[in-house]
Amino acid sequence: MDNKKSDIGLIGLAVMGENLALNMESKNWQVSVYNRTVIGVEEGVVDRFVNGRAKGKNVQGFTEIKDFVESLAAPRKIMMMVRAGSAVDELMDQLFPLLSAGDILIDGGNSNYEDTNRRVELSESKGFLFVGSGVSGGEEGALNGASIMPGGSANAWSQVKPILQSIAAKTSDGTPCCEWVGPAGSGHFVKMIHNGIEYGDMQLIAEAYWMMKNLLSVDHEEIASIFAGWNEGKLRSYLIEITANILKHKDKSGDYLVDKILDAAGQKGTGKWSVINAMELGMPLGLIATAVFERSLSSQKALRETASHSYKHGHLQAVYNKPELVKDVHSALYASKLVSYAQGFAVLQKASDAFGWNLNLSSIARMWRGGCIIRSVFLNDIAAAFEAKEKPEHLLLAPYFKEEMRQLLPGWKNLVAAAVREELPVPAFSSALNYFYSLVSEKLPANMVQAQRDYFGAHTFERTDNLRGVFFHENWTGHGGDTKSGTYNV
Ligand code: NBP
Repeated sequence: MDNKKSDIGLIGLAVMGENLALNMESKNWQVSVYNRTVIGVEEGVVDRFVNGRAKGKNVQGFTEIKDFVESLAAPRKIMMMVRAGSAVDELMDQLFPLLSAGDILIDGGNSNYEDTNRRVELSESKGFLFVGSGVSGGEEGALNGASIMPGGSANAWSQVKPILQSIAAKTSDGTPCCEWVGPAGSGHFVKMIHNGIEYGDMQLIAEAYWMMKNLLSVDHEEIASIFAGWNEGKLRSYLIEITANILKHKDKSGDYLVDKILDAAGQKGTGKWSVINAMELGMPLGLIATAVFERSLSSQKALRETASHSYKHGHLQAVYNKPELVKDVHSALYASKLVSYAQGFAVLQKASDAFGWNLNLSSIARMWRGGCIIRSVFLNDIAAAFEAKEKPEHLLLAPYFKEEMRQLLPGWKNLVAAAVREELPVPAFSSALNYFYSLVSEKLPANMVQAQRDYFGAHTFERTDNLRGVFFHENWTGHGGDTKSGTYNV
C-alpha cells in the first residue's frame, strides 16, 4: 500500500463498519479505518481487521484518531458507523478540533433525526459539513450493496456522491439505491420510516404464515412453496424470499428450526420512533403501531401462557379449502401491505411539508427497490404512482392502486372474518382493513367524540350546517357556562 492520503475514513469496526469498509475498498477507494481501542481485548479491533479480513487490501488502520484524521485527503470525508446516541456526539467532540473547514462527517448509524438536525447545525456553525445517512441492508448489504439515504448539508452531496453511490445496491436497470434525500435530519427520518415499514411487513408475513399453519393441513415445505410462489408475483420481495427459506430450514437434529424459536419478538427502537413521530405529526400509522405493540405483547410470554389457560379458545373448522384460503391470505397480505406503505408515505409527505424538506417520494420509493430489507418489486408501482402527472392525494387513490384494492377487498374481508371466527389473532390485517374502511367512509362517528369532548370539557365542535373553522360550544346540561376551551389540536 502506498502512503497517499485515503479517499475516505471509517470509524467503528463492528459488523456494519467492517463490511462497508471492505465494500468501499472493493470499489477502488482507499480507506482509513479507526476504532477506539477496547481495553481487555488482546488484539485491538483495528489490528484484528487490518490483519484479518482487510489483509492485503487498500485499507490503513489507525488506533490514534489524530493519525486517522491526518491520513485523509482534503476535504476529509469521515463516515461514523457507531452505536446511535451519545457515541456519535462523543466522537464529534473528539473530531472537531482535528478537522479543517469544509471537511465532511457522515453518520451512517440509525440516529434519531432530531439528533441529526442538531448535528448538522452544530457542524455547519463550525465550518464543517454533516451528512446524516440511513443505511439499510444489514451485514450483507453493507458488504455487497446497501440502500443509502443521505441528507443534511447539501454542499456535501457532490463530494460524497461518487463514494456512496458506488457502494450502494443497484437495481436491475443499474440505478444506484442512493440519492440525496433533503436537508437536516431528513435522511435519518426516511430511514426510520423504512424501518417502521419493515416492522409492518414482517408482522403481516407472520400473520399470513400463522393463518396457513393453523387453518390448512399443510407442512412447512408446502407453506414455504406457497411463499416461494408469491415471490414470483406481485409480492416479490426480500422478506417473502427469506420467509420461504426460513420455513424450510432444519436444525442439526433435523427439526424445523422455526418451530423451536421462542415466540417473543425483540425490537431496537426504530419502529417505536416511527410511531411516536407519526403521532407528533398527527398522522395515522396504525399498521406499524400494531406491529410494534404486537412485538411487545409477544414478549409477555409468561402472561400469555397464564391467560391461555384462563380462556379456552380454539378453531371451529379444522381445515379450510386450500386454494381458497391461500388466495384470501394473499389478498390480505398484499392489500394490508399497500395500506402500510400508503400510511408510511403519507407520514413522509407530512414531515416534508412540516419541516420544509421538499422530499421526493418517488425517488425514495426507487431508493428502496434494492439493497434494503423492504426491497420489493411493488416499490416500482409506488414510484410510478408518485411520478404521475396528477399526483395522488393519497397512495390508495392512485388509479392503479384503486383497481388493485377493488380486486383484493373480497379476499381480504374473507380472511379477517375467518380469523375472527377461528379466534386467531390477525391484528395487522384487521388494523389495515379498519383503516381502509375509515378512509373510505365519508362519515365517521367522530361527531359523537366531538360532542362528548364539548359536553365534559367545552372543547367546542364544528357544525355540518356551518363553515369549517367556525367553532361552537353547547350548554349541554343547562347549567354549564358559555366559556369555551381553546380549539387547538396537538
Ligand atoms: P453497534 O451498533 O453494535 O456499534 C458498535 C460500534 O460502536 C463499535 O465500533 C464501538 O466501538 C462503537 N462505539 C460505541 Br458502542 N461507543 C463509542 C464511542 N463512545 N466512541 C466511539 N465508538 C464507539 O454496531 P453495528 O451493528 O455495526 O451498527 C453501527 C450503526 O449502524 C448503528 O447505529 C446501527 O444502529 C446502524 N445499523 C446497523 C445495522 C445492522 O444490521 N447491524 C443495519 C443498519 C444500520 P468499540 O468496539 O470500541 O466498542
